[in-house]
Amino acid sequence: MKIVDAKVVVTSPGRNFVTLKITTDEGISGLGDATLNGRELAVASYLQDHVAPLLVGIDPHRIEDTWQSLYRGAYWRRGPVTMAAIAAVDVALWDIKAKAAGLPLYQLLGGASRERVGTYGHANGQDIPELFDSIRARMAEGYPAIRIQTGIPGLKTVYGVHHSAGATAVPHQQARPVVEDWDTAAYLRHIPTVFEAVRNEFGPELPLLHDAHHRLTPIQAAQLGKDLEPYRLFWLEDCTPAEDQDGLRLVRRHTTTPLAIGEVFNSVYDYQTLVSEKLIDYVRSAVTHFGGVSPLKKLFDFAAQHQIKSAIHGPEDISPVGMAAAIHLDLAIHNFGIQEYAGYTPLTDEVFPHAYTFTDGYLHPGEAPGIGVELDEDLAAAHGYEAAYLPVNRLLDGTVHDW
Ligand code: CS2
Ligand code: MG
Repeated sequence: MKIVDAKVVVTSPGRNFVTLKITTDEGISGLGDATLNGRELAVASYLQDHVAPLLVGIDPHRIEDTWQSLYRGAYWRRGPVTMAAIAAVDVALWDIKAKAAGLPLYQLLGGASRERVGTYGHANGQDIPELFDSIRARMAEGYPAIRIQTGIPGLKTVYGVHHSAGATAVPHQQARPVVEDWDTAAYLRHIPTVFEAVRNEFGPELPLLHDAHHRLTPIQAAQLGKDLEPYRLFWLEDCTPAEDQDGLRLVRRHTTTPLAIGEVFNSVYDYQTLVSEKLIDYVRSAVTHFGGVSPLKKLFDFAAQHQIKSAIHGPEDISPVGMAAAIHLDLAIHNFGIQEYAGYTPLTDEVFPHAYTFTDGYLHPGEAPGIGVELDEDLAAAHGYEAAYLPVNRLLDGTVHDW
């Protein structure tokens, strides 16, 4: 079998997605997700201008060799743009291989290790009553775990809280970066009171998650982790910018609140200290941003040696192609933790018809050969790219801060 064509499709059915379609001389094609929120065209060009021409003529069954050739052959390694491009190729080749075998991808990854994939959904509210309504909505949808994000008194807009209470899709994207404001002290005072109120209303059993979104220093993260211990969180996510892996040693010394990190990581080297010293409990990288199924399964095997579990990143800016690949991995690996699932708009689901199902809070990849996703190219073409950027976060004195 030989690759005869590789093309990039950029579509925006409500938000931008970048999809790679690889076609073979036997008529089998495969899809890969290359969406990098706010920098989509950089990955589209990396693929279209520098990778696609090199793929024509190679054997699509040689997934590992193709991955290593793209990683080592580029000379310039790692980084979100490179690894999203390589991820799209990797997933498209796994899609082709599984289709050629007539099997759903998870069967090529070791088969099912569970019957279904547990998820967590997003609950948010500008204030406690709005948050409670959102929690009840996610519980009604069956989510077994729920992420809690709220407004902060005195701040206008905060990550994870949008203006239409209850919607699951968080509209991060704007035509130009929107400036949000931030006050760490106000946040640190407020969040423990939020979890106190949630536990009083919903009891001690509901698994609760919270995303600090890289905004705290290590000692502030340690303080928040300690303050949240009475509420037994499922996890505190991105408590501090973790490219400074050493910072997590300080956090870990002070708190037993489980920690989840890694959605912005794209290489196993980003995790080396965090995993080998057991400084975190969940690894968060997505198939789309970590170079594909091949490296992510290796990461999960590394994490398993340290009793660390998977928690693949799954907001609405991972396309249904990337989500499908994740669900196949989720079903197959032993050290599965949880899958983030924010859901998609009906138009997105029309552009990306898929075999995976979401039922009462649980996902299953389905039994379609490959990853089980198709691309309606005509519908995709009818919704072209729209320039859109993530917000920028500034402290009250105007200093730019992590978003
Ligand atoms: C968030 C993401 O889902 C999460 O955990 O951190 O929604 C993140 O803000 C977006 O993926 C950024 O594009
Ligand atoms: Mg996050």
